[in-house]
Amino acid sequence: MFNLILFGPPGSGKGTQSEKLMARYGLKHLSTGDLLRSEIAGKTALGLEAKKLMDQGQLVPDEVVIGMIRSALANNPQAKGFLFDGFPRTRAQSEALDALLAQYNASINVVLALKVSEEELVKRLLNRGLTSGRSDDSKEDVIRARINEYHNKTSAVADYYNQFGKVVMVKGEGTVDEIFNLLSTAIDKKQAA
Ligand code: B4P
Repeated sequence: MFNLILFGPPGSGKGTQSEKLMARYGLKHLSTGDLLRSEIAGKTALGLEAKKLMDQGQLVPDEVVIGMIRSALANNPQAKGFLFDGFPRTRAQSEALDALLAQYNASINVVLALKVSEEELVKRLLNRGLTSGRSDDSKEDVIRARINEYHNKTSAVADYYNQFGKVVMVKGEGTVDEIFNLLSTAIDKKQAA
């Protein structure tokens, strides 16, 4: 199995690049944001709880997203690898993911970390909010709260994987294709190593 984490602040291009990467590398795409939004669309109890937090720019509890990933791994026994998008977002989620993968004799091969300035993030998300219908993209204060959550809780994920030498920093500003080429080069190098 080849497993990668696409890492970065909200609006850094994780979802955008995941679409292209899964097509090229045949990895199973697991986005906790997409999984949560489908719970919200289905009006499940979990979705209604998650929506309150997401609308304020806060993370949903670790045990909720870890449970979703546990099920997704169990439901995809044939996958040749996973592309984790927006997960893990805390150190506890990182440790849980490593423990889950170990049950399949697998591990994270690389963490690709997209670097984008805060002003560019806010601009992109407000712009997406014009058409996405996502309530967490429509207000600047909520977007800034999401970026704060990233600094307070999520940047620790890069520190966690850095201790194992698994993090590769990638410039996240430029055209979508330019960034895709940088990500692909980093993956090809890891796969050849
Ligand atoms: P996510 O769904 O993960 O959303 P995101 O971080 O906002 O999106 P992403 O980073 O993928 O967006 P992209 O850059 O592709 O999370 C939403 C919420 O769910 C979180 O705030 C949290 O509440 C909750 N959640 C999710 N996972 C969780 C977890 N593990 N634990 C706890 N809570 C969790 O796109 C942004 C925009 O930029 C798009 O409009 C795109 O077109 C544009 N763009 C992309 N690349 C560009 C480029 N190169 N140039 C210009 N624009 C670009």
